[in-house]
Amino acid sequence: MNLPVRKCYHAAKLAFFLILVVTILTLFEHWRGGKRSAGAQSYDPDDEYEKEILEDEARIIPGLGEGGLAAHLVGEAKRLGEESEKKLAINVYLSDRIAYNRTLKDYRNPACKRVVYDAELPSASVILIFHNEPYSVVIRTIWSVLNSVRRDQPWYSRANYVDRETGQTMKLGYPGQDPKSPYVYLKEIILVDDNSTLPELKGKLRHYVRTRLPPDLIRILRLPDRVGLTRARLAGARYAAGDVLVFLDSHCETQTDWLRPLLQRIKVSPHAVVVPIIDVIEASNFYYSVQDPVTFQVGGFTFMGHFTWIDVPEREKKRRGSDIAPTWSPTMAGGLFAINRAYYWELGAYDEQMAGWGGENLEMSFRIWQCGGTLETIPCSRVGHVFRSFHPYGLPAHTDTHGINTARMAEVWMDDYAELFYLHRPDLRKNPKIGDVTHRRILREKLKCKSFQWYLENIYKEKFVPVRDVFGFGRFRNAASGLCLDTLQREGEAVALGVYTCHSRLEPTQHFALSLRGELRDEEKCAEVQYKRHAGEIGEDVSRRVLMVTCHGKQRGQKWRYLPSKQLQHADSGLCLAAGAGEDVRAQRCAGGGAQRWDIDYSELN
Ligand code: UD2
Ligand code: MN
Repeated sequence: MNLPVRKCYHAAKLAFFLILVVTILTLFEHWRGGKRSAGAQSYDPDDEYEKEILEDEARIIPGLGEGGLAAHLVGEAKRLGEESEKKLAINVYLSDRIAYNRTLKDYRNPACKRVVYDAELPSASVILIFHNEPYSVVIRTIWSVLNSVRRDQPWYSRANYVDRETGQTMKLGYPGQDPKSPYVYLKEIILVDDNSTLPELKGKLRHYVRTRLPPDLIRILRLPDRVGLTRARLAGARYAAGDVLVFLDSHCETQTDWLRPLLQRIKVSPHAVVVPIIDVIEASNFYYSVQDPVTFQVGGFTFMGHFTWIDVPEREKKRRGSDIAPTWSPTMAGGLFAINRAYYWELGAYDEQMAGWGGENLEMSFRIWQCGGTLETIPCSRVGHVFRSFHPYGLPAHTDTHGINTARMAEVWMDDYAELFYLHRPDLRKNPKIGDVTHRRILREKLKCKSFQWYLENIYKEKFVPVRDVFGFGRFRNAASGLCLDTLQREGEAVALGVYTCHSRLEPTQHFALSLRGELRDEEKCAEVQYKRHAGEIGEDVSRRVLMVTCHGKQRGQKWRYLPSKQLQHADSGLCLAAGAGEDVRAQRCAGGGAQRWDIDYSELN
């Protein structure tokens, strides 16, 4: 009886249910459609980035700069390139047209190809810091790091190794790595964005990483404030999880198999802080230039607080034993180095109160040596760096961060030798701008670090110390004119030595010394008489130019005597230093008279 009613009831229920489903689906479709059209109006930023990146990629000229060769454009493109270089210190217009993953010729010392590395090496966190670096240059740096650690790289596939104990040939393992991952020894690349303002370094860069690079290997750390390069590196280091921290500037390209030599050395010697050979990538044409695969330089410094390149000292060539052995370096340039992560923290990381640019490199160099570590160039590891002629980015207004940071360094690490820095920067002596360095002095005590004198005597013996290795130093005042020897701030390889009104206190341009070797010199350059050795008789009226040239330490042509008559006599020519009418001094036949008499501020010979 009830059956039809029940049937009817069920049918109605079903119908209702169907209507409900259809309504929901329709509504959903409607909603989606609405969203789609709304989306078309406000656009998805990722679509926009994708479009831009495709355009960028279309701009690349195949083969340009390939093999690390110089790249050239012509006509209007050339002009635009030069313009961008004037503005940004790198030819960015050209960079945008060179493949992001261009190849480089292998410039290593051929002996490096025969080196056998352990299969098990510590993993690396590569930290790239940047503030408003050119987008394509940053991307190229990332690509070059990635490509150099791919398992399908030729060096890697060849790299089975012979176990030293058993003599058996072993297959490489993938320590700490997912065996499926094609990247070996690379834990991660950390991009530290020091609060850049260029929009392409934000969403577009992120999109590029997500769509074209292995995103799980690359982390982007955005700093909410501009903190300067020291603190940017610190932020990256805090974030890093690899066994070894590898710091690079964001305008680098790595050579074949650059990473393993660094990791291998740190594995064997955990207190070694290691740097690759830094090759020059030319800012105007991206030429990867290497003068010579065997010879390279290491780091020195000036008391003004600047990093310099110096030849590997002879005694170090003997100590290291081979052209490709780790080579002790008194200092490092600062931007490219690798360090065991635990040791980085143990050694005091960085002075986090250093802002802007500069100073952190010498601070870390002195700290490494004075506190028991070693700083070494690893010749089989080479990385190219674009050296720029100016900072394309602004630095904190009206602050000389290099000077202040260097003063902080000098206060903590240089003991009395800090005075030689203050000689160049009297304005910074006891200047409150330097801030407080107590915690760094405590660090020095805690680590029981050695003195700066120890460093000079043991690690950088070749360094000329203008108050120590001398018979006399200070101002050299001419008795006739009352003027003082002065570099006149002339720069260049061979520049005439001059005289100028004496300053009331010792200024760097008038700080000369007569060294124990008999050189008449300033910190880097020695006085030479310009003359031909076999020019015949020296006449009465002879008058030669005196040039300041890089000291060679071999006395030849650079030896002077300070006579009891206060004359400065050049050993080879026998001529005496004389101040004449002009602003340049001359070397003349020795004779009496004030023009050839020189009073030295501090002298054992006076
Ligand atoms: C050299 C070092 C550099 C650093 C500096 C001294 C090399 C090859 N380069 O100068 O690494 O040690 O001496 O301080 O060893 N940056 C920021 N925030 C800033 C300023 C710079 O993140 O406020 C980044 C910049 O984008 C670059 C890196 O720091 O990636 C180094 O700066 P640079 O390339 O202008 O310094 P450079 O090579 O002239
Ligand atoms: Mn740089």
